[in-house]
Amino acid sequence: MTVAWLGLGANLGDARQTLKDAVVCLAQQHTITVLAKSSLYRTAPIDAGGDDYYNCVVKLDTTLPVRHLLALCHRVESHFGRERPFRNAPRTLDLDILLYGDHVIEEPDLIVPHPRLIERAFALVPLIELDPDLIIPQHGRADAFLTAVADQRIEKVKPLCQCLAGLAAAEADTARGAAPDVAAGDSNGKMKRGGCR
Ligand code: A4P
Ligand code: MG
Repeated sequence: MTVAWLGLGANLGDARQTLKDAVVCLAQQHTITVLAKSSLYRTAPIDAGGDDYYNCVVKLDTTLPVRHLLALCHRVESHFGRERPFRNAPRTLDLDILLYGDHVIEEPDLIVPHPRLIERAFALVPLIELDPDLIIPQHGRADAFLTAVADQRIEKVKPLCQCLAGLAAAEADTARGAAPDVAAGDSNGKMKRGGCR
């Protein structure tokens, strides 16, 4: 088994939902165990045009050799409608292998650690959220590169599902002796509107 880290990005279609669905798709592979998923981030396009991106990172345990993992990434991208009209074109889904154990691979069609990882807040910030002490082979501590990307806009997206927020609000109300806020959720934390997605 190897611990691998994948970066997910999208800025075409329902990008937010695609990232969630892609994580489910990865988790359903019998060769992969998803160990952790970062928050979802909204990010400014870097070296690219189009709308803002949504990005996240997943940490996996996998029995797949790295080339099979790359092939799987390409299959999942295709499943979600990825097209490649030109370099850095807007995309429904991009899956990059950021790290694969402590392997260092430099081949024409596969470079690990991902060659632009240390230059990009949209990869570094979610990685460091999952592992604040992460070491990038050949580069050292991931957090050492944060200052250099501080000008890249990145913001954490609040989860669409407000159930837990509703529950927290109800518990706070109960603690204050106040009536629960029906807009946020009832006394059992159930949503009055919207719902899980
Ligand atoms: N490839 C080589 N190494 C890897 C690796 N570690 N993981 C090859 C995945 N693929 C790797 O990838 C092109 C080729 O890279 C593949 O055939 C594979 O064999 P691609 O997915 O077709 O194209 P790409 O992702 O556009 O290329 P690239 O060069 O990886 O682009 P980047 O650097 O990933 O940039 N801004 C924001 N805010 N958020 C983003 O997610 N993404 C990009 C793409 C630009 N700006 C962005 C974002
Ligand atoms: Mg890619």
